[in-house]
Amino acid sequence: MANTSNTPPVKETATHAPILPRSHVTKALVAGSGAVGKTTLVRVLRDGQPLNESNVNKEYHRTPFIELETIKVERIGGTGSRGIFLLVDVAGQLDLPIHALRDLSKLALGGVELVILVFSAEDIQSLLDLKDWVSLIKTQYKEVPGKTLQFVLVMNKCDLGSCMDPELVARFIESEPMISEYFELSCANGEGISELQSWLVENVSGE
Ligand SMILES: Nc1nc2c(ncn2[C@@H]2O[C@H](COP(=O)(O)OP(=O)(O)OP(=O)(O)O)[C@@H](O)[C@H]2O)c(=O)[nH]1
Ligand SMILES: [Mg+2]
Repeated sequence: MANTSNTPPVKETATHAPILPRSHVTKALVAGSGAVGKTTLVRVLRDGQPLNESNVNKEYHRTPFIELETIKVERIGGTGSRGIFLLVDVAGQLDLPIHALRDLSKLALGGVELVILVFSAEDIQSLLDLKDWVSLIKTQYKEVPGKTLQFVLVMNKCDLGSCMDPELVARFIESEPMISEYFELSCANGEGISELQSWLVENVSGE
């Protein structure tokens, strides 16, 4: 509305918000075959609680391409840090005509510091498939000065009982020296989740 009175318009005064230090963003890729529980793991980390029992295996929606989720480090047990995890969750089917790791590798892999390799306790093939994932990631990854890429290996769905020969897992770990840690967990009952959270906070959050 026009100012029809003789009083001058009130000047907007500039307010200066305090300048806070920038958040440290740690980008992590969640990799592994279809249905091993990558998207579920991201949600469990985000929500800070295991899958609701009624949701286990009830709904499985394949991730069609790529999804990004940010989680504050505080949310998973960090203290005093303004850190944020940027989790990149991709489709589990590497043979799709278009896959984010091949066709949008800058978004999927640029600046990634950590790769969480996920396989399922009840599916040996999902462990064997990780060779292809590691090989594709190494091909597409562009090194960033001052950043080192590390891998952690996660066996999910331990609530279902494992059909995995521990020797097979040990051999896989030996064959990939970039794997710095191994976790056995269940997104369904929460087993092993706090160990993974603590490791993430201590080793890659920038705290
Ligand atoms: N029993 C059990 N089921 C799980 C666990 N984690 C995930 N699931 C179920 O496994 C199914 C697949 O989980 P998703 O997280 O969608 O798997 P994904 O790896 O993201 O699959 P894609 O998006 O196709 O690559 C869902 O029905 C989940 O409820 C777990 O620890 N135990
Ligand atoms: Mg998914």
